[in-house]
Amino acid sequence: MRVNFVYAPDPFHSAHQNFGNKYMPIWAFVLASHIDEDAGFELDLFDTRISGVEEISAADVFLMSGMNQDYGHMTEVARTLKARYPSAVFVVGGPICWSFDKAGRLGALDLFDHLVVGDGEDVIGGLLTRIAAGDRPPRITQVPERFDLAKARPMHAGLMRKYVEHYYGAVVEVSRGCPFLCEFCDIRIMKDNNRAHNKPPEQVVADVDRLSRLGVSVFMFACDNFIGDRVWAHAVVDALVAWRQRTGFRPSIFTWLTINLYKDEELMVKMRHSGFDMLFIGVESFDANSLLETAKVQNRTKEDLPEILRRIQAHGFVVTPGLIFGFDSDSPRLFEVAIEGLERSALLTGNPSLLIALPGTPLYRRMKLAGRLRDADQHIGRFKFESNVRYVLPRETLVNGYIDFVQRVSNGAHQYRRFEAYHDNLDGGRYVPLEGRGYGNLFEYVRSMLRNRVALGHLLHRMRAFAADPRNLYYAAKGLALVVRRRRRVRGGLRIFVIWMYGWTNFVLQHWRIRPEDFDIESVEGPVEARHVLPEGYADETGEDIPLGKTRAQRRNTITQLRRIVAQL
Ligand code: B12
Ligand code: SF4
Repeated sequence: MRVNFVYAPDPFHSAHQNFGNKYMPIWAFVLASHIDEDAGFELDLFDTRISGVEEISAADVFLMSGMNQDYGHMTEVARTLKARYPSAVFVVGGPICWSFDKAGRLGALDLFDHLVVGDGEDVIGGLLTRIAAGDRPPRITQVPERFDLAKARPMHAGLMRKYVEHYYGAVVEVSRGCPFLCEFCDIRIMKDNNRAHNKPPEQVVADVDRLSRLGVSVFMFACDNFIGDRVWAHAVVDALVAWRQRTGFRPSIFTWLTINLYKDEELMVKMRHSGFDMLFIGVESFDANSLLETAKVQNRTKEDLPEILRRIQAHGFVVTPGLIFGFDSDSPRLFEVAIEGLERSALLTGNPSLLIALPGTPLYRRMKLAGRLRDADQHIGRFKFESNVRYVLPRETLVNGYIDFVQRVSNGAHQYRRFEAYHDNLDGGRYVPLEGRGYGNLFEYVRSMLRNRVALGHLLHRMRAFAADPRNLYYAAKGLALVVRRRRRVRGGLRIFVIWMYGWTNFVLQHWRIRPEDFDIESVEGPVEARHVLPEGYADETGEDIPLGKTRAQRRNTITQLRRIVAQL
């Protein structure tokens, strides 16, 4: 039986959100390795970012996956393939399934013969065997628990060898789950996901080793929170350091974690020694009220948040902060507060987005109870300038403020100030130079660009957008001069320069010529009332499969802050 994995992400979104970079569809490599070889299935992979739909060959089964925003393109490709291969069986899984399940929208995936909601490793083999035997598996498979990552098999060697060079470095999944419960985050809706499920450290190293031998030098460690289990995180970095010493490989790593990293000096130093370079941290807001509203408790530190971010970066990490605009608690000064926060934290990059309500989250429930969900079917996690939430702040405040924010952040003088501040911050005696080329690797980037016409077009477009303001070139040159001047104080300054330029040009490209009409957002009509902010029923138990004490604590934090807003109405 021939089985084709088909990855068909939304072309517009994947081009704009990833800036021409293509990351490997890890689900396909992972699931392929859990299909027993002796079952005799012939496996192949097609990625519509790389080959056209017309190149997808015949198969008996097509396996597809995606996130909510991929819905339109993914179903269009499935429909085309169905028309071309009418006897084939179509199966879909991935975030779109578990998210649509929560939204009560699985019917939108009726076009597929089988749907898998949850982790696929333990079910994929059985599903295919039944299809091969002419049996009819159930239309919807609800996987009852998270897969035990200790049983994870190495990613499929054959597909990896064949396709790895098409992607920017490689993605290795290292853990699943996060012990926190931010109001907006849908990590909690996966079964038993409020704790870390870890891949054993020796397996992480084995994956990195195998890929390094195929020439990969930059890695994304996919997880929800790398330090959700700190004992395990220490074990992983220890194993990586030992492996680097043994083999001489020097890969650079990007991962996701929380601000709590600052509490563990030893871990930060070891992470540098094991190649960690860029860290995504959900900062979300520099406004303590907004953080309380969303129950991002770990970010409400006794110490100053910018000071903590500086301390983490003092080791040489580049923190890419997630920033969210549109919390109910945001003051009309929210964009000003964000700019001050970015400058004071000496952050090189920043990734702003508008608050959206993902199905299954307490935020989604609150917005629904408050009648503030808008056109929800269409606006689940799509482009950055649209949202399914009706905001408390007036639309004009958000739109005008956002546009002003991106113009100020794109400005060369502002960028240079942050670049210089980042360098000054490395002087405190904590800096651990990275051994390796760095995650934002120019060589790797150009190599992957040259392989793909669309990506190359993007690169040219980026350069055009950047050079449209000639002052940008002046400040870029000034940044390079700073690197040269400080070369004895800061080893690896060129690596930092490349990341800075990458982040800055991305920002410019993504927001180039942004206009009010680009925003598909709305605010509450008329005066904001208590029922809009803290609707009746929000405090009720929801029966989530998470310890009660934790869900109550999240609601307690959120409600405490919402009551303050109500008191001021
Ligand atoms: C790594 C990652 C990225 C990387 C992608 C790298 C890559 N291509 O591998 C980067 C940084 C590029 C990224 C970007 C974005 N991401 Co992201 N990302 C993740 C993360 C942390 C891990 C995904 C992963 O690889 N997991 C490992 C694989 C093995 O898991 P999996 O895909 O879920 O597959 C398993 C099951 O779902 C199932 N399965 C999957 N497919 C199929 C198919 C079949 C047939 C079957 C049977 C089973 C099955 O089996 C697999 C094994 O168990 C997830 C969070 C999470 N923990 O899931 C968010 C997540 C997927 N991202 C998300 C979002 C929103 C984004 C962005 C839109 C953010 C933004 N605003 O810019 C962009 C979109 C970029 C784009 N256009 O592609 C959301 C999606 C929400 C949704 N329901 O739509 C998630 C879930 C995070 C969240 N909770 O908000 N992301
Ligand atoms: S810390 Fe991050 S992953 Fe964890 S619940 Fe909050 S937003 Fe989600």
